[in-house]
Amino acid sequence: MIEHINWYPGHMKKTRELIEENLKLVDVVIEVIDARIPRSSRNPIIDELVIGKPRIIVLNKSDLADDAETEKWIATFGGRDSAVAMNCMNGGGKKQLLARLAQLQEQKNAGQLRHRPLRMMIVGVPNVGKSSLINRLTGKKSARTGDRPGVTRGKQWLSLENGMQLLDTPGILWPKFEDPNVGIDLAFCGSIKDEILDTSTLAFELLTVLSDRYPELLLKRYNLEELPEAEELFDEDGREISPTLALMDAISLKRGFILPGKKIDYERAGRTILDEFRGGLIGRITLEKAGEHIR
Ligand SMILES: Nc1nc2c(ncn2[C@@H]2O[C@H](COP(=O)(O)OP(=O)(O)O)[C@@H](O)[C@H]2O)c(=O)[nH]1
Ligand SMILES: [Mg+2]
Repeated sequence: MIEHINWYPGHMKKTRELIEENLKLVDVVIEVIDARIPRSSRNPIIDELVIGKPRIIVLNKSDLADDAETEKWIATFGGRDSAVAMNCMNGGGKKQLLARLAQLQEQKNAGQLRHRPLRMMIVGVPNVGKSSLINRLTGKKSARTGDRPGVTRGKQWLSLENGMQLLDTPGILWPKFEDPNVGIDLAFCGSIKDEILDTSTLAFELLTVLSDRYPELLLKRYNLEELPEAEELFDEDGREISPTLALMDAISLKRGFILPGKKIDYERAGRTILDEFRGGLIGRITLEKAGEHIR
């Protein structure tokens, strides 16, 4: 289910309460983010909420992101004790995550007579792969273990193969939308419906970012010799056109996105570019770089 995204403070308050309530039940919080947009797919309140608890940041969808950038982000987040790259489509990174969880379980039980399984919860903004991670961790054999003594009624736990316990519903956080770039980056990655901008405008924005960051990937994907230069581009009526628009035109011509009357089908071009980016077909791309404020 895609959670609707109308952001208002009421959401934040309710989210906070729900997560605070669940936090009391767990030893560790797993925060899932999108490795392509590690900044925009985080929610600022989570830092405050988890103070005093171990937290592991999962940079999910790392199969779609730039490995070198993912490494930098892991370092930014405090290294391998605090962050792990994952691919929930094939289980990549699961071993590392489980190893870190095992360490935390050992710490929890150090000096204790009775061994207790580690309990954890998963949080994150919509579409980062929370449900996929739950499925990965629990596998096909996942079983609800039902209410347990001392646990708020109605809470359901899933057992991992190693006996650890996972709260079965993830905490859904809302991203911070005050910065318009956050909304745009989330839209690029399909984390919010394409309603903040129309498809061709969103693709236009994406092409602008990609021309700057990953020009060689664009050239390769769209079979182009070079990217249009910033100067001296004019349409047939002599009006100046931007290099990004010229690029969109070039891609459309290559792919035959032409309407009757030889007009460019920007809707189709936009949809294609967005789909190909989201599917990883343009290449492995990180839109937000570690150490930079926006991108
Ligand atoms: N390429 C890729 N896609 C993923 C990965 N994890 C999840 N997805 C896809 O991302 C979409 C959202 O995943 P989901 O688990 O429903 O996200 P949730 O909203 O956070 O629960 C689905 O289409 C998943 O198949 C991943 O590691 N790599
Ligand atoms: Mg889900």
